[in-house]
Amino acid sequence: MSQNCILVGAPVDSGQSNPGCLMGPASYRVAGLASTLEELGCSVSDRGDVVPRRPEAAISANPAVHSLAEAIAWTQALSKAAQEAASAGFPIFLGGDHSLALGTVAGVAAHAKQQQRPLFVLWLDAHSDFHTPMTTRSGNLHGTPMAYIAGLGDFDAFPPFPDPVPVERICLFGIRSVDPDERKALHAHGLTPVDMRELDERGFVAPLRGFLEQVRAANGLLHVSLDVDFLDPSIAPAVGTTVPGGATFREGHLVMEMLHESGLVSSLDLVELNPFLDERGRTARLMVDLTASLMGRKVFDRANRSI
Ligand code: 5AB
Ligand code: MN
Ligand code: MN
Ligand code: MN
Repeated sequence: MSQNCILVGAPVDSGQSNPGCLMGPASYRVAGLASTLEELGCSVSDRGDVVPRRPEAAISANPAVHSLAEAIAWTQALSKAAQEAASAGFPIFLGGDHSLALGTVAGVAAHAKQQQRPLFVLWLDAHSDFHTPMTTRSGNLHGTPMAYIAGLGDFDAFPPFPDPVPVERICLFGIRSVDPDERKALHAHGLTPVDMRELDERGFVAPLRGFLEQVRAANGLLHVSLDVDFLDPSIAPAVGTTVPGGATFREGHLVMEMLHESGLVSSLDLVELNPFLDERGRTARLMVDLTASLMGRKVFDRANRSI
């Protein structure tokens, strides 16, 4: 894993209806993300917050959808910033709601294509985010990025996704809230999430290890998108879309520690933190600590503990 971390702020708030995610990047900075990474031996450069151009008017064919023009402007700006950052080091995108992944993953996919390496995506989330702008009922575009990345059509005036990620290279992990139209689309595209039921039965290690083995065998790049609501709301309250029954503190860290040991992760989104809903910064601090585990913080170095 590259140790040259590039922080890219993405204060996106338009993909949902609960104002506050735009304070996310500031909250990670206040919680000491950069110094934490430096203590682990990483070099860190903070590129500040991306500023999208002024949105051009765009109206969705689905009247429920709001802020389409803003989402497209963010997608274009973040795609460019992400591609640049990915070619310079290990980008960490500080959200911002999950609609930012429409852009960050587009940029990372363009980078992977340039490198002629297959991109894999690990989606750590309570939700499958597999709506298109045509199927969403809430009209909140943070529920759509996974479908965009997988190359589903019906994306209104969005630029076409540069190099869609085939479903065999996508792992939806920790899922426990899927809308009926998403379930239909997941089924139609042959994408079966690793849902909480499966994790209850099999534990976290075996399913994650299986996916990482595929990434390794293909010499792939791996983008990880960490939605705060992957975690149980009792430990991570600062999110607008809480769903009970999420990953515990140790399960979250275990995933991150395994990802570090794999050496396969090439980029990371931290999304959906809403600092306005936080309790004395605990969710921001937990997200920083999880990132530290991903970048190599561990209690004890032990040989033979490998995935
Ligand atoms: B998140 C819901 N499926 O479409 C919708 O937090 C929730 O990025 C989407 O995972 C949650 O509004 C999007 C009900
Ligand atoms: Mn999400
Ligand atoms: Mn979610
Ligand atoms: Mn959410």
